[in-house]
Amino acid sequence: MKEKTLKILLENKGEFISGEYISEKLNISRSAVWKHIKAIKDEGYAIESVTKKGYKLIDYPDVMESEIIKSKLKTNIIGKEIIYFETIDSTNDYAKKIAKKSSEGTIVISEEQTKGKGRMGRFWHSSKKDGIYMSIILKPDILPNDAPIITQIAGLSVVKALNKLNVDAKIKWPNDILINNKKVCGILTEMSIEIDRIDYIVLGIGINVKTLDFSEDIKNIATSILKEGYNLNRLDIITLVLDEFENLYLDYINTKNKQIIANMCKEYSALIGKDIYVIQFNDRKRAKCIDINKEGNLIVQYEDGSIKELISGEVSI
Ligand code: BT5
Repeated sequence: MKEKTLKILLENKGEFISGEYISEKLNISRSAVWKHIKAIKDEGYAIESVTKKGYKLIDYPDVMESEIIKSKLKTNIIGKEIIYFETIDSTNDYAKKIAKKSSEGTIVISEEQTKGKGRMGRFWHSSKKDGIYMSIILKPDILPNDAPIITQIAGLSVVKALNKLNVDAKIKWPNDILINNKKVCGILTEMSIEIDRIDYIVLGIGINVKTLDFSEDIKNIATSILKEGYNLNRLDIITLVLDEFENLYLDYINTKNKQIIANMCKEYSALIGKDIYVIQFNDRKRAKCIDINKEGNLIVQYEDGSIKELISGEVSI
């Protein structure tokens, strides 16, 4: 009943809602309503109570619980189902376990990860309540070869959301988001293929929102939104990212227009026109980044003048 009381307050944020209305709606006594409101206040929600007017939710703490996220989302499929954890090993691993029986758009989110994963067995620093650690289950009707576009769409939704919140973020091909040339977000796309079609994709997104302490090995390359001077709510970021993601994703699924995605990736790219290093095995080669083509591949020109298309891999600035 406490959750239901909170839901009513969230649906009417900024407006007074009478104790009588809540008690009738939930079929509980007025004193039970009062008890739930008190418990909700104790969790950090700012609620104004005025005699005869009732209760008004003014602000909520930066919690990521399913109902709160859902109440702010404008999406139709992404986040219809949200599975929330206080702690988990990896949201991607959990999402893979439930993907087959879950509907498209289901999200797994956790306040922390004890074994957050990057690509190729690397780790993802996921300290408690500092970041957004989530995985989205997708079942797109596209060819497995086109799956990298989902990573690009995810990257775009993060940069677009951050830019809307006045954070100057850019995409570093293929799967990093940077602020001031430091990594603030990473994306890990995993998929299961059956014969020649995608069974499901698990799209993992990790965003450092309030992290201030990174381990020694990454402290020079990693940053957080707060560390760069922007004090934002995780809740505002996640809802905006998911709204952006659904728009871009559904547009792509309906039109299959890769050029639009590639153009946006170029617009927000941290690399185009820059001198970069292409890292292959233990080799670092200087190159100029000249384009992102329709397939979302990076076009670079090496110092000997040769032009190459990079399909996947690692580059550094
Ligand atoms: C990535 O891998 O950037 C993908 C990260 C995906 C994380 C999300 S969180 C939700 C979901 N569940 C998971 O278990 N994972 C996903 P990659 O490009 O391989 O980069 C990993 C490298 O980034 C590491 O080797 C470190 O050098 C660095 N790194 C680790 N944690 C970081 C952090 N929090 N911020 C910035 N850099 C980090």
